[in-house]
Amino acid sequence: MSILTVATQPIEGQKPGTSGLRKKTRQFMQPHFLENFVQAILDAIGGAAGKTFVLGGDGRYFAPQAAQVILRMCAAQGAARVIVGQNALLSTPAASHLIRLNKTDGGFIMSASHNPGGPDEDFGLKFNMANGGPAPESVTDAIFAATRTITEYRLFEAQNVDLSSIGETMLGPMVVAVVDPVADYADLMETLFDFPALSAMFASGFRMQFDAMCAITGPYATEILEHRLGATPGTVVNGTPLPDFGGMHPDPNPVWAHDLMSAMFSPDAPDFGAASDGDGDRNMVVGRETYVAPSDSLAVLTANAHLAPGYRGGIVGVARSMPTSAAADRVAERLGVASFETPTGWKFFGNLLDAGRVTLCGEESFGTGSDHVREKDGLWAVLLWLNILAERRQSVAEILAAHWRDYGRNYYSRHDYEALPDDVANRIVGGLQARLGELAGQELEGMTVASADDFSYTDPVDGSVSEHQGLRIGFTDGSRFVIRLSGTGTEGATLRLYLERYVAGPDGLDLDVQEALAPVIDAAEALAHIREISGREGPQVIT
Ligand code: G16
Repeated sequence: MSILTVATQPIEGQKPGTSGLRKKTRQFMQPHFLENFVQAILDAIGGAAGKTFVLGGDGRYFAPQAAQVILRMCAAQGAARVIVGQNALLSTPAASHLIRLNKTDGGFIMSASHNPGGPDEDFGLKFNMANGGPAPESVTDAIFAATRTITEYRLFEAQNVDLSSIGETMLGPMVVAVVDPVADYADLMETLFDFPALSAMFASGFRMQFDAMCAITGPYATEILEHRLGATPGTVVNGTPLPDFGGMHPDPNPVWAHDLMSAMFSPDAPDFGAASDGDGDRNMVVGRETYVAPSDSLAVLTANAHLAPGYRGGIVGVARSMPTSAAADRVAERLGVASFETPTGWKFFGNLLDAGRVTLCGEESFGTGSDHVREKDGLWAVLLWLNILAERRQSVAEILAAHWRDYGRNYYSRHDYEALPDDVANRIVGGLQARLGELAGQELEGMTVASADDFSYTDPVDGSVSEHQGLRIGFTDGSRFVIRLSGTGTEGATLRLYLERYVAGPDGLDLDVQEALAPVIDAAEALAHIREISGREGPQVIT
């Protein structure tokens, strides 16, 4: 066994996006593509010598081969130890937990999250830091810079390591520790939530459907919900992770989790439904005939977190991404705790969590989490909802209605225009950006523009500045829309239009969401001309 040094040259397009590098699988499988990127990561973090890492992913196509390459590269560069989930499986939140629990130097997560998997779909890789969170922009910038100057990479010449059996083996001088991917995470959940109360609720006939969408949360949800909490076998559906997610698009929203939606809106609907995504960090929560928008979910969790043992002392603050609705801010204000508005991307929550300035975080893109890890956590959100349901003994619909009566309702929706040609997307965004300065005071659809800007964020902890994080147009009645380009797609450009309108109540709290937002939708078209310029009749996905 020896160390191979392979000559290479920079490969275009290795700039990490909102959450790591996501590309078509075949692109990742091209010669040197993965190796260049891994070498760039190792160089950007100051090498691997003597370090311990975590490695795992959502089990998508190409992950088993990628895991072997990453292990060989870590071994060649002097890493002391890599902790790998059995069969290279780890949900993103479980990986974050293992990084923290074992006080490691970071971890490699192989996933393209909610993007479909398979040879013709997507693959991804991201690096998380020692705090368990996604690498901040300073590090992803350094990784990108390293991909542009790379001349060689090093890997250990060796047979594949057996990742199917739990235990330790050596890869040259490096220890490979294969661990149960579920156990430590499930134990952590047991410290945060009232498992006896949840078991009692299931024992009394409470019914639930959890759609794991043939992705990584299957084994986690089965262990926690069915084995530890006693939910009826079959509560978890699509529970076996498959390399192509069974052909599903593992994105837990009403469009892609349509089977769950039909079950929850059927006459025999269970009491509670939930789904999670490819790598287990996203969640969608549904009550009987009641869809819970992610922004509302964050607000309800913020208002009720104290009902779960892990948050009994109250929360210190809440953070949301800028395009997420302001519903959680209203709760924070009532609780007298801080609220923060960050750019899109979980990496922006890390500093606030590390500094102890927030307990909960959430995004409109079906992500919610807390300071227990440094990633969003789908199953955690589901368990917190269950804990709240057990304590309040009300249905999801009742809890939501009471919340809106109390705080008013932030009607909210996101319209996605997918796979637009880059020049079309840039024309739409560029056109609006160029006119931002002249919009204030304009009247549209009976509303007056109060503000228009390109969101720039100054991190309150380290002072770093992130610019061009989305165009936001606010109206004097508190309504607003936001336009930004997705940083996670792999085909053309995805333009996201985020729409919000606040109704204080008590009337008007039960409107159809799209109807309630109609004036804002029309105002957005009048100012940004998305349909006109793209030639599309409307968005592909509405959440
Ligand atoms: C990722 C990020 C999230 C972000 C989402 C959408 O989620 O971790 O913070 O909100 O993408 O980002 P964009 O609008 O740029 O596509 P995930 O679940 O894909 O890791």
